[in-house]
Amino acid sequence: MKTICAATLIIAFLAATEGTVAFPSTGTTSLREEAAKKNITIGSGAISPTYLKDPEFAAVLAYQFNSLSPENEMKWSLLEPTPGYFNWGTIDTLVEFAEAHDMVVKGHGLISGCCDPDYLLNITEPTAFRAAMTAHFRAVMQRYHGKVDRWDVVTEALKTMGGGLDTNSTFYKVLGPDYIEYAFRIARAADRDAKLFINESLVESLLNKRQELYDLVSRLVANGVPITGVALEMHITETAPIPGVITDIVNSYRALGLEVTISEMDVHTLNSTLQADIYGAVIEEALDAGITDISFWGFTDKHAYTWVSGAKPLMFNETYYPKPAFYATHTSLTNFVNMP
Ligand SMILES: *[C@@H]1O[C@H](CO)[C@@H](O)[C@H](O)[C@H]1NC(C)=O
Ligand SMILES: *[C@@H]1O[C@H](CO)[C@@H](O)[C@H](O)[C@H]1NC(C)=O
Ligand SMILES: *[C@@H]1O[C@H](CO)[C@@H](O)[C@H](O)[C@H]1NC(C)=O
Ligand SMILES: *[C@@H]1O[C@H](CO)[C@@H](O)[C@H](O)[C@H]1NC(C)=O
Ligand SMILES: *[C@@H]1O[C@H](CO)[C@@H](O)[C@H](O)[C@H]1NC(C)=O
Ligand SMILES: CC(=O)N[C@H]1CO[C@H](CO)[C@@H](O)[C@@H]1O
Repeated sequence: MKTICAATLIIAFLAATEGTVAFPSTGTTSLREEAAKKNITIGSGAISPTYLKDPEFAAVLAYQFNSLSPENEMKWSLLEPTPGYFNWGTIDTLVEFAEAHDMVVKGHGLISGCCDPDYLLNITEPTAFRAAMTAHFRAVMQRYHGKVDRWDVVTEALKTMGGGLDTNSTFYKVLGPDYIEYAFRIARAADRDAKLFINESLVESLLNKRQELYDLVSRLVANGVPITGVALEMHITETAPIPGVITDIVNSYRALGLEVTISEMDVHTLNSTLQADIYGAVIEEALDAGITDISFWGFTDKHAYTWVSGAKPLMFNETYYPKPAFYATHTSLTNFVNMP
């Protein structure tokens, strides 16, 4: 591990409108510079447009990452709180920032575990419900066609600890298990080009849930459902996935013709050495397994979400200094050699 050059600041030249901003140097190349050499997408999720008003946040985001995705702003009730009225401004802010800094944008929240507006909850007739989905997906995906290159279409379809589909989902209640298939078909009709993922938690640590997701996704593939792949959320506490598991997951979906990505990695432990070890090991195995799209659930502990009291799950601290987890990630990325 490299030592942190604590006192050094570097000056970044952002888009003309943003001027110059000083932020702590890592003493290394950036993650995105290393990623670009190897054609890897390295992103930060959980980007609320309001965070961009902090110049240091914006500078570190643009300097380190080549992809971003919103926090909650694309979830249904936040984006379309009343039928036909859209809060485009929040997402436009993110898209414009990404364009100014040569970053791609990942969309998420078309269907999520929260945030279904009352007017949707009120629709109980399947045909009308599917029409509402179609109108919402079409409006959102067509507006950002060519700007959002990939979407998490369905998130957390399975029960958290496994044991079948989450039957408490609004979508499940009205449409039954086929809602997943409808969602992908509607999304594909709305955007012919974007990659479409199913986003799921804990499959790298729960063997039964891993099998359930595989069974679900292989049925989708067998039915000709337009799905590009599986996004592993990868929220980790103290225990890293057993070595080899990420590789097995990637290989199993590759055999179905699908991609695997990491969509919201973070590591919730108070032990920063253990945290760095986990970041390093997961990124190393993921890259070696052929994963080319890795996003974290944010990058600075200033805006971290955690369920472990006192844990600081991200790669930079509250004042944007790199932590051991940054160096471990950087090292894994630097050491990675693309397969011929
Ligand atoms: C880079 O990756 C993208 C998407 O994974 C792929 O379409 C493209 O062919 C790759 N380019 C190179 C030069 O390998
Ligand atoms: C939902 O239905 C309830 C009961 O019919 C009604 O009072 C309410 O206004 C409806 N909400 C919306 C947002 O349509
Ligand atoms: C079921 O969903 C509703 C609203 O979507 C939520 O308020 C409730 O807590 C959920 N119940 C369970 C058992 O998850
Ligand atoms: C922190 O994690 C490291 C690496 O696993 C371990 O060697 C060390 O004992 C841990 N420290 C504490 C205080 O648990
Ligand atoms: C962030 O790390 C730097 C360098 O180690 C340290 O000086 C600073 O106090 C840290 N910030 C916080 C809020 O802990
Ligand atoms: C990237 C993405 O879609 N993440 C979502 C995964 O699912 C959970 C639960 O619905 C959401 O909170 C995340 O935003």
